[in-house]
Amino acid sequence: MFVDEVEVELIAGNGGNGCTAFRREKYVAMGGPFGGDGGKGGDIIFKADSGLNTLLDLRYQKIYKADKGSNGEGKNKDGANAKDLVIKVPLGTVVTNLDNNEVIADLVEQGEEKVIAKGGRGGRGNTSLRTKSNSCPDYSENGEEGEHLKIKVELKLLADVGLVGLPSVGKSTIISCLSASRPKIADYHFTTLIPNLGVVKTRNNKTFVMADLPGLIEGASTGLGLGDKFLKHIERTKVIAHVIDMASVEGRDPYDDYQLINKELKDFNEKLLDKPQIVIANKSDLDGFKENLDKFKKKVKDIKIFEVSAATNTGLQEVADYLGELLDTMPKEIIKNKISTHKEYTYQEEEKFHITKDDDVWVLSGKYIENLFKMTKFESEEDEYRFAKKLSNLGVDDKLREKGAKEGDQVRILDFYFDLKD
Ligand SMILES: Nc1nc2c(ncn2[C@@H]2O[C@H](COP(=O)(O)OP(=O)(O)OP(=O)(O)O)[C@@H](O)[C@H]2O)c(=O)[nH]1
Ligand SMILES: [Mg+2]
Repeated sequence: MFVDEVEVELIAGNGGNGCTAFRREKYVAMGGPFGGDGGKGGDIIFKADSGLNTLLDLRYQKIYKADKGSNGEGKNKDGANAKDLVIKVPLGTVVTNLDNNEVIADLVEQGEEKVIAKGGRGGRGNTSLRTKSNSCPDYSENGEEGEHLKIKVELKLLADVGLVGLPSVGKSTIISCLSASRPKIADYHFTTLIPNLGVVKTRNNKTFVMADLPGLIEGASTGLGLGDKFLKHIERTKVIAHVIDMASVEGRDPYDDYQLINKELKDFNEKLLDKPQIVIANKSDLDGFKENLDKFKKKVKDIKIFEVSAATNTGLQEVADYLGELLDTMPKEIIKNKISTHKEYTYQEEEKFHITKDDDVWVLSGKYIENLFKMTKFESEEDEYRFAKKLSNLGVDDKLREKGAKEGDQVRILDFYFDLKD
């Protein structure tokens, strides 16, 4: 089965917790901190693999989780980093964060990898938390939470040339003449239900990839027929090849067909019309072909038109050779038409905290401050005191008072409440 769009949830591994431990050796009087750091949580990585051509595997699993890093231990033993979870996807896979609709990755090269959800860092053990003013801390950190996100994964095929046209005009027959691709061919509409890729060779040994797409009909952009969902695969192609039944086997006017397809392309994405186009006038072996072609040529003058018969494999090598030359003149970068991705996200860049009010309670939110909270182990009053001090150093107290908070007011971070004190 061909699947080119799925939504999944990713939960990267949490970091392991840091350890609080002390040296207790026989002849050493003053122990000192001895707790190791937690290991890093596993990342979730997508890796492009040319052996795959569908997102089918991702359809069966809705949630992917990477392992947690191991906790730090005594004797300064650091926890092991968790293994990353590597998910293989086909070339041309685009990943979008559903929270903000930003494209996170577009994997187009064989073996290309991208961390999609980052594992949390390990919490520091008390040995790592030594400072000049406190050489023997009796506390350690929890591991950081792994990133949790919902994503859309789409496959946008990497083809140089896309064959588009109405049903039964001969698209699949053409790709089967020009490549080793063997799609089903039949005289009923919508024989092709999924895109087919084929590698086409020119006479001077150039190669390029051609895509045979399911047929379009009027209103495809509003969902009629198989709809226009397969047109996303055209977005990356460099050249659009119209296939037209110039013998008018089903009684339609070839010029109307040509206009109809361009309208559907435009309705899907106006930019598609900026791509160079050619016309493959098919079915030259049938009566009526010549007359129709003459009429068509009078109306369509600014585009290269090829006369072919896919049934008898006539004229198609010329199409391949022309396309090979044309593709050679086009800039390399647009070969893959890689979608620019949003730069790596780091919450360090955003405000460290936000203050809002929920009835009488002041609410502190934001990834940075929530993370600081989650990584704090609240085991003693001292831990709370230390956390309060960190908040004050961040400027939280000043900001709260600026906003009108008074001594004794309740403040909340996630589900933890405390009172504002001097
Ligand atoms: N006589 C003649 N018949 C052709 C030619 N090309 C294709 N056909 C026939 O037209 C019918 C449709 O061909 P397909 O290649 O399946 O058409 P398609 O455009 O892929 O159709 P869909 O997949 O339904 O969109 C088949 O019966 C083919 O044998 C041609 O050059 N001449
Ligand atoms: Mg077909």
